[in-house]
Amino acid sequence: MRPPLDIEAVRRHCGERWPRIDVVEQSVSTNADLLATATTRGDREVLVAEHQTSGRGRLDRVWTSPPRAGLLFSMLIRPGVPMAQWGVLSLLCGVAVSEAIEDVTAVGCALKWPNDLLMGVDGRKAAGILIHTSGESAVIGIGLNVSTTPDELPVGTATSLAIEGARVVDRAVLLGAVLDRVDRWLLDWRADPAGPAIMAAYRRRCATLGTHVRVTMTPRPDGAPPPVIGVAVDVDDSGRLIIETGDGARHAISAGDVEHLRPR
Ligand code: BT5
Repeated sequence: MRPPLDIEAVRRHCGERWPRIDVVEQSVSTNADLLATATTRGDREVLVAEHQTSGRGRLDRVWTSPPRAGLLFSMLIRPGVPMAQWGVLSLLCGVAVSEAIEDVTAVGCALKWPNDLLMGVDGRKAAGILIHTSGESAVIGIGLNVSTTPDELPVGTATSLAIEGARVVDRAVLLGAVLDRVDRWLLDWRADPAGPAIMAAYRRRCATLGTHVRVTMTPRPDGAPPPVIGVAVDVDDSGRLIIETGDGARHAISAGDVEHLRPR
């Protein structure tokens, strides 16, 4: 039997910086629930679910996890900076989650653009990040596989902290550390939204950089351009992935699915 999340431990750890942290036994999707109530909520509210019946990925994809096996939560942020700068917000969260996991578990993490958290030599996905916006609010959802066993993983490309040999798999400790890091990066970002710190941290962790990739643009309306194949040479300051194709042309991609083909 997996233990329930010790939410009081999380509140003790970072409650004064995250004024509302709720945990529910079940949610359809914590992103959907927070979005539905976004107008009545303030900055830095968190909703955690022990289980999701219809966890969302990007587009029409799903996020699946057995009850209590992982962390499934969403944060409502009112960034208070111009919306044109919000492109880095989900990248900021990717950096924050990676740093928190490395601090707590000593398992190394890399980020696949834009927001997959990868672990292990073969780069399997342990966490995904999903951002929605509504008016002045951004809702950022994170799914992280914690004690998930190999036979519980929904896809062959996935992994979990337990599988990667994490020395700590206490979800309260992990969530406290993640909220702590997100809070610190948000403070930096709000103080200097166009500043280079967050993007420098992101580039250092981005396994996509320097890799041959195939990028399929999303969403894909009829007539969308064909996939771009080339080397990922940069992530620019607004969070776009820059691909250099064989003819030397550079393509800036703001939304797409990336497949890593091979290192350069
Ligand atoms: C993501 O989408 O990776 C974003 C996932 C965000 C989930 C959180 S949970 C809390 C909050 N509430 C929600 O409803 N969602 C957020 P994407 O890049 O589209 O990846 C989705 C793909 O990841 C799926 O199509 C599967 O291939 C794979 N996948 C699904 N469940 C997974 C898991 N537990 N571990 C690893 N991969 C998974």
